[in-house]
Amino acid sequence: MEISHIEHIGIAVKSLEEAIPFYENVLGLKCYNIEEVKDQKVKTAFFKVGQTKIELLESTDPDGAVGKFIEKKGEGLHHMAFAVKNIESSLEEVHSRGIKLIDAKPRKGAEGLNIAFLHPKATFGVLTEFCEGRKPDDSSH
Ligand code: CMX
Repeated sequence: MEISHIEHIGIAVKSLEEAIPFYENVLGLKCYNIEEVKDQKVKTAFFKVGQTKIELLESTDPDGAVGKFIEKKGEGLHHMAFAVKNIESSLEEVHSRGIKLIDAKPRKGAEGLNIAFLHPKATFGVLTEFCEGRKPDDSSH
């Protein structure tokens, strides 16, 4: 498999409205997109840091992945996402090496990317995501 870069880092927050000013006013980053991903039960806010993005995640449902995470662990680092060249073959490859997948097939995530998660129990405690799709230097959004 081929990973080109860290596509984004996901951070679980209780409120986008409360968290965004820290990233904008203190760190000087610009929130360029806010998007609800119904399938994942989250509302997301994106910032670019070089080739990598920060994705803030606010839960829209206490039974969703982020809702449960915040309930159990509080706000903080939620997942790390790698940009891969071919998501389907990457998933097949890690699966064939005995790594437990959450998603055997990619689904549509924020920003139109194809996404899939590997289980954190198989990745040394870090929820790991593969993404394939639009390149981060594509400024058509
Ligand atoms: N990072 C590391 N470990 C995590 C974790 C995370 N983000 N979320 C859960 N875990 C751990 C839990 O602490 C728990 O460990 P223990 O058994 O040692 O306590 C274990 O995984 C099972 O967790 P759980 O609370 O019982 O939760 P679930 O099994 O219901 O779900 C997971 C866990 C990872 C399978 C689920 O959160 C999932 O499917 N995640 C993928 C989808 C997702 O995260 N979507 C939100 C982001 C969407 C986006 O970026 O757009």
